[in-house]
Amino acid sequence: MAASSLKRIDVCLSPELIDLYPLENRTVVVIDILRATSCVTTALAHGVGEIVPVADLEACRGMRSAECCTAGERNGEKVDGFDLGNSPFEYMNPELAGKRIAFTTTNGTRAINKSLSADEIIIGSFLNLHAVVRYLKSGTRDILAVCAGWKGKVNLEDTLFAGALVHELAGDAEPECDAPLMALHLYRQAQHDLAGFLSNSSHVKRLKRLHIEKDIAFCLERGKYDVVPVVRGGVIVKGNLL
Ligand code: 3SL
Repeated sequence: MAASSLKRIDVCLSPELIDLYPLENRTVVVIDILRATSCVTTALAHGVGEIVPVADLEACRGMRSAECCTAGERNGEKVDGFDLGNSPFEYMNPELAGKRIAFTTTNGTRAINKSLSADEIIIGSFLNLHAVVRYLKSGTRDILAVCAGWKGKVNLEDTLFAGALVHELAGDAEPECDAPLMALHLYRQAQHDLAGFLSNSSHVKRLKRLHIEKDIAFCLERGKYDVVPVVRGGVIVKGNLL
């Protein structure tokens, strides 16, 4: 029987599990729907030049200069003295066009930094779902979706997006183990009402306590932006689309 020519897709449900997955010859898709990868997608779609993911708060603060803004959050709130927080709406400002942003978040930038040994890293969110799917379809590498989760724990919204990728790539990439199958089943159950499905999830409740419901609704919009952020030399820039 001929060997399958399909790519394989796997899902790492938390950055804590990343050592279980081979990163060589993979395209890693980093996912932090609420809200880091949604912010990165929005920023690059609105013309931001580049984003440097930084793990440490003080290192990020130290990068502030005339050429570089500081951005991010801790526990969902803007960091004192930073130029920007972690709401996608902040990244639509035309004054940021062409700018460099040093960015640190609780989980999203950590997931990116933990993926850095992969051959290729791209940034996924519901906002650029269709562009990411097109990009992955055009590539030949196997795929690993890395969910940022929350402080090492699994979350629903990142798992749902991983499931959306498995769903959209059916026929092009086959699930490698049970995590992509689980994510797929979850997405198929939730796809017609993502917000309703997530209404009791822990991070949605956390963000609602901070009164940022509009960020939640925005981050769940599918295919709003036709951009694929890619990580090159540790810096996130706009990738080329077919
Ligand atoms: O953890 C992260 O990377 C953030 O996106 C979390 S928050 O939505 O800003 O709380």
